[in-house]
Amino acid sequence: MEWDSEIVLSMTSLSHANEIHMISLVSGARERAPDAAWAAGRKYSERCNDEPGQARLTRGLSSPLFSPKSNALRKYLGPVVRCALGFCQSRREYSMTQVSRRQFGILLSATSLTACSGGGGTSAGGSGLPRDLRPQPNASYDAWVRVFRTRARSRGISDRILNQAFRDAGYLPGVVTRDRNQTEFKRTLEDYLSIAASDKRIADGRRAFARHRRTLEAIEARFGVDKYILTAVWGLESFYGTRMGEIPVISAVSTLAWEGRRGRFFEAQLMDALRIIQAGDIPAPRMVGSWAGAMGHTQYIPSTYTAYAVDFDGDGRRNIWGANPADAIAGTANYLARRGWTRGLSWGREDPGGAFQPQPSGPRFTVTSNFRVIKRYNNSNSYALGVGHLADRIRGAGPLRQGFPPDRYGFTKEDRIALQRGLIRAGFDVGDADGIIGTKTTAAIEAFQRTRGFPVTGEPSRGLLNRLAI
Ligand SMILES: [Ca+2]
Repeated sequence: MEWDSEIVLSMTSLSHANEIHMISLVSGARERAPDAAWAAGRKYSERCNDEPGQARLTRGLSSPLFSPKSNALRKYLGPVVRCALGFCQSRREYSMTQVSRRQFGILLSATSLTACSGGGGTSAGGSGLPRDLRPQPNASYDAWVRVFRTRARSRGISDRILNQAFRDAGYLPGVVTRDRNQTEFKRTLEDYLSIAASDKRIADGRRAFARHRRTLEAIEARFGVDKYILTAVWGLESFYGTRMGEIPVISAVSTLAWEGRRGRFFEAQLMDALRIIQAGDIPAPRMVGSWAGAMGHTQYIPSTYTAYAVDFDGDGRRNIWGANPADAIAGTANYLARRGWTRGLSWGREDPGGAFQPQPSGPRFTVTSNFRVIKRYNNSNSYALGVGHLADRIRGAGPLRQGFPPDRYGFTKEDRIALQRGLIRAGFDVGDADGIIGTKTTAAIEAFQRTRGFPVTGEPSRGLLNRLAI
């Protein structure tokens, strides 16, 4: 097969970063692909699939890859490049180091494309998880499980349930990595609220509310918790049931219990997870959640589940994982009610004269005791304001009227959006022009600066905005 040299150049400019990982990605050998690369590649691939032929590949990439004359290439190579670009984005490495045509040939010969094409190649049953979130051999973990099983038996968990639970469970190295790498990445309240009450989360929330209105009203009637607040919690925890997590909970919490940093806490979670299985609420293989064991529509940890989950739809099971969110949302209402929610009282409101000002020079609010109850669900002012504000928006209220102070670059949100729109006009990919300077916008600024010969800072500035405003 003959390859257009320009395509080769495009390809190699992407692949220099780490050819091993690159080959992993293009060959679809997910086992060998690092998580971040996989996730980024998959995400990018999915987005590109929405716009086939759109050459939004701006970082030194040329468009022939996606031009009509290279239909075959688009078909076979497009997914590779999407994944590769996703990988490079994740590492922010875009320099033009080239590999030889021979190396490129080797790269292609390793290509089967199965995993990258079709939007990520995840398969059912958790096997679509990256390798570090699938069980790995670990003698120390196995020994810990053997001892734990005797403790579980003495607490009334049957051998049958233990066998079922641990049959496919195992040590997940990725869970330990994620636990250790938790950085207290602190967003400003303005950015947090932009994400929590994004246009999409509001629109999806209104649709979800309309779809489940009768259930939400019944839950409000029984527990006294505002139906819009419940919808907002659902929206923030799992984007209305679309992001509930796919990691097997027994593996995740047993790994964290064995690892020991918060061993007692996670052993208690593991014990409760086994109780849930023993109660017949969910079979072990279908008990999935986040890497830290948060499960279902409203992301309960097992101990929250055992204490608060409700069989609201009356089918005999407390099912927080299924398509119907009733049980999960009712459990959340139960939790909030038992933590002191006052029926008929709002969370608070935006109030220029209010005493509560979570961000200096930012908007002021008046909050009620129900605001503090939301914080019992997740102890963060930003979270509780996110829930309250999203609930108001779903109900039909407008955005906050008070402004936020300029950020550390002296930029307001309007400035940041103008900057992002300028970058998009200039052909650089920032994702959505949402006024949040995240990794994609930073990478786009760097790419712009590099291609125009400016010092590469990746940071917003007035000079940059002026240059892009033309
Ligand atoms: Ca049920």
